[in-house]
Amino acid sequence: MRMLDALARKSLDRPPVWFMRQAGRYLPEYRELRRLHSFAEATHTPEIAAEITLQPVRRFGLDAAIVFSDIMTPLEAMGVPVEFTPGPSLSPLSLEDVSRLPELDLDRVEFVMETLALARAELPDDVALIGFCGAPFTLMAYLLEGGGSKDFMAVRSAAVRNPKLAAEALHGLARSMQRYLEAQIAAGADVVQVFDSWAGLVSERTFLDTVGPAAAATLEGLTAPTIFFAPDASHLLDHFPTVRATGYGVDWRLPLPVAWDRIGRSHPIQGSLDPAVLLTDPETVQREVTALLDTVRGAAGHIFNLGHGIHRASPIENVSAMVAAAKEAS
Ligand code: 1CP
Repeated sequence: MRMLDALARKSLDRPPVWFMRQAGRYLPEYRELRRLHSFAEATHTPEIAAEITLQPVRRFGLDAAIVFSDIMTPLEAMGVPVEFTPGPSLSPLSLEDVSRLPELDLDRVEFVMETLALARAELPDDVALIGFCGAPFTLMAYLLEGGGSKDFMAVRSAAVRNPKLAAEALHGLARSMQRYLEAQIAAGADVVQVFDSWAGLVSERTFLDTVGPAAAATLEGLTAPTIFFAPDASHLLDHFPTVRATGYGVDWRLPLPVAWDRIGRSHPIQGSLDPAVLLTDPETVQREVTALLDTVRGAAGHIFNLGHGIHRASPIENVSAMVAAAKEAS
């Protein structure tokens, strides 16, 4: 598998190609299915979720599929009901509440495992299946805020007020997510990715003291290669390896070689085209993809991806141009 070879830093004729949020609203066939089924129904029904997982791979010939689910989906199996409107929405919890959450009940996320098994059975042998979860800090950010936010002040202030309880709460989430990822591997995931979408909000010290160690605990002992992704975290890149993932996902803010030098060239890297490039035109997309690949041409351990999730307004012809240009990179 090209994806596993890149994570093992083998020399390849071209990097593996996939992109975050590749199963989603920019795809007409996804919107078609979502007209018939709510997001909750689509994620909870293995046949539908597996179909959505496969859609972008069929259309673009990608080297990896990512299971269709959400970082907030497993929290229901810890007793926290979450609605999607379309972002996650829930009754905000206190830090005490989070520290007292029960461990994830794996029987209640069996639908995710069935989705993985169905998708794995349909995928070509050389296409990797990616399982995922939210990192403890990012999950806690949504749990304390009750939904999306620009600055997630609730989690940041709670962590300052009571660092010991915050660390405890984060480690509880880490334990559950570690088991959740291992179950995904057992169900067919070839690689797992941890999304720490809001880790970039914290200081270097808080990352080293609490946020990073909680992400590390999530990955500890897993039996498949792992990727840790945190966008808008240029100030933390030197410390990414403290998470002890196999590879690291970065956004577009720094040139890819600069980010790679900061993380360390011995670690595989994933990224990092600006999703805004996909709102231009096929010629511009091709030029930008080629320019990006020229900066790391031939380096073992690069996985082509966007620097964050694809924007829902991205025209299909631009996405096709991106994949074609990335695959021509031999
Ligand atoms: O209306 C719809 O169709 C729902 C939109 C949607 C989709 C397609 C949501 C709600 N989640 C998803 C799927 C999803 N979410 C996937 C699988 C699809 C794929 O990648 O191909 C994944 C990996 C996620 C992960 C996710 N959810 C993250 C981490 C990645 C990132 O973008 O930083 C985060 C932060 C979420 C929360 C979330 N779920 C949905 C939305 C709109 C959001 C963002 C909310 C916010 O903070 O404002």
